Amino acid sequence: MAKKKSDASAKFNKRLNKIIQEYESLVNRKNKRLKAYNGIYHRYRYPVITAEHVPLNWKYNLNPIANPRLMQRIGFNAAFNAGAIKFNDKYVLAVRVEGWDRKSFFAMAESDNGIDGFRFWDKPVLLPENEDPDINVYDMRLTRHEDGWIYGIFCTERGDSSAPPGDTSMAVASAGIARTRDLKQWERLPDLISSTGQQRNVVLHPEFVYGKYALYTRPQEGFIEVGTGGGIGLGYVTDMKYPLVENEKIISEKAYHTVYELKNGLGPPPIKTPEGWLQLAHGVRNTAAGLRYVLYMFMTDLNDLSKVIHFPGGYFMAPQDEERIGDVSNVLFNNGWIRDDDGRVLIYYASSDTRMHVAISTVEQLVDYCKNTPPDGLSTRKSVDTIMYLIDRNASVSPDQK
Ligand code: M1P
Repeated sequence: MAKKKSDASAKFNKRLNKIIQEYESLVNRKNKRLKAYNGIYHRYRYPVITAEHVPLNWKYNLNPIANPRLMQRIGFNAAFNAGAIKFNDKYVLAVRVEGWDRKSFFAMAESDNGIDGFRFWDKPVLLPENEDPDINVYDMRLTRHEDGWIYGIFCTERGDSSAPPGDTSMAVASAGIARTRDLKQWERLPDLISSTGQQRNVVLHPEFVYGKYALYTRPQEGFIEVGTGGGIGLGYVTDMKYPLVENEKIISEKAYHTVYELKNGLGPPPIKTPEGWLQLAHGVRNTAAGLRYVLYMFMTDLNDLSKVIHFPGGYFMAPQDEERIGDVSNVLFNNGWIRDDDGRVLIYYASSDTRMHVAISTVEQLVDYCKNTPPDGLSTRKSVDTIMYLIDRNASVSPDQK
């Protein structure tokens, strides 16, 4: 009997040590910059956060008596669509962690250098609910606002009470709002009050505009389909404790035969530069294989946020290699970037609703990209004209300049 017991405990310990070792080698793995480079940003070899980064004590009951086989009791499907912020000199991601049960929640993960070594904090975020409890929450955008708070704006999803009997998938998306000073204790505010339909991909601008909070929105008629709505909107809120969005105006529309033909939505809060606000967004189009999500950029005017001043054509980043495959394949999504003190921009993007990656650029490169990438001429002929123009200009470059 005693022998049986000690065999079981040896087995348990062996398996536990193996799991711990595998976990530590994943978390401590050094990331590598990929050689392929388009002059705009560098991608990195390994994802920075995956479901496998979720701490072991969130998954296993580590008591050998209660769980002698060391079976996983709680499972995680994906870790993606993270908000990002530099906080106390650490690179912190507000990760959307999705369980085997399909529910998402937020959990903070931090790294010393922003490219590897990300570890989740001890516990997930315990997000307060308001009177109408969330069924699912996801895609938090973190904004350090000039009012002194850090705001997290996210999608809160609830079943649609007007759904016909038997329709178990109709849902309503709204923008949930919470704020914090330490990323640990969160104050929940009422959801965004909008008269333009459902809302997802809502982002708070970091500065007051004429004394008001400015919010980027994405009105949509249905839960998935934006219908006649859509486009990236900009509206204003006077009091975040009663967040009624007013004067909403579309600043980046969806458009036929572009990478944002079906819908689009802003990514992270914009980055201020002397030449305007850098904006990163996702665009969606339909294909025979389903929806394809890519990232695109534009710049808005420093004094008039609704004015797009530079609009490079096409996508900035699209899924490539392993990024193409995952829970929802052919998707890149971004809702967090960090402008570092040295001018670098760490772009945290998720692939295929499964994992998080980093790409690195600089403010200067991104401004150059936005100003000097030709706009989408919206026809094949215009695209070819643009290529011809470049070829002609290159022909006049003297050999020693080449
Ligand atoms: O599955 C791709 C993305 O779909 C939604 O984004 P959007 O509202 O723009 O279509 C979101 O559910 C997002 O989380 C998800 O990554």
